[in-house]
Amino acid sequence: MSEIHHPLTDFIKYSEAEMLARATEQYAEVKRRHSIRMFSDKPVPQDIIAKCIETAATAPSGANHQPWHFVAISDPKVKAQIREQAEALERSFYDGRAGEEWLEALKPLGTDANKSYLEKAPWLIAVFSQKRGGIENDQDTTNYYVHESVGIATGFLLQALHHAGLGTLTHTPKPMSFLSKVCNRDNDIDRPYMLIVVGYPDEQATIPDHATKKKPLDEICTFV
Ligand code: IYR
Repeated sequence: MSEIHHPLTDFIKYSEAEMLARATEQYAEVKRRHSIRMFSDKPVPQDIIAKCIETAATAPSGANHQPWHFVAISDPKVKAQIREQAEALERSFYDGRAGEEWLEALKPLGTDANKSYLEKAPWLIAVFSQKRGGIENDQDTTNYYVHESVGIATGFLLQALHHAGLGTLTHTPKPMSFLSKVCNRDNDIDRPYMLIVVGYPDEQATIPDHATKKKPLDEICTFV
């Protein structure tokens, strides 16, 4: 039995000049993405969020098992529950559980246990990773490179939301297990991976100077 293959019909070839122009444009667009902690409560239509999640789900994954599930939350009651539980965890984190070195590293960001944006922003997307599954949703086989796969999909999602014109914040309250119950995914397969806050930035939104410092190419890349 031989596997089925399809011709690659949707690859687009560009000239090298076009490629450099495209790469440069993409850099400029991605460089405008910043983590936002001040959100407007202006609603965002669900179909925009849905399309961005579809984009995330095109990511490569181990054996193409797509070991992820996204819970997109706009219900104010669910957002309030998430805020309450996340803030309780963050309070103990900032009150000492984090340890001195971690708290010192966070100082330039100016973050604290107040997570009002978890209620104010119109959408929270809880990303779950799945240790078992398969190419079909009802399969129960091993998934591979789960962390890598879900990390790539989450990167695609952040980029898709930014490209659509939305602000985002990756939020990882520690531990995140409370999300399983709140999101109705308390089972043996799904594990909370990350919470993404989505919406328009508040008109007065600022970003910490610390977050604008990106390492130059010669410090992060070696050509051999
Ligand atoms: N989860 C906490 C702390 C925090 C941790 C890291 I690493 C950050 O880059 C930012 C914040 C919070 O959200 O405040």
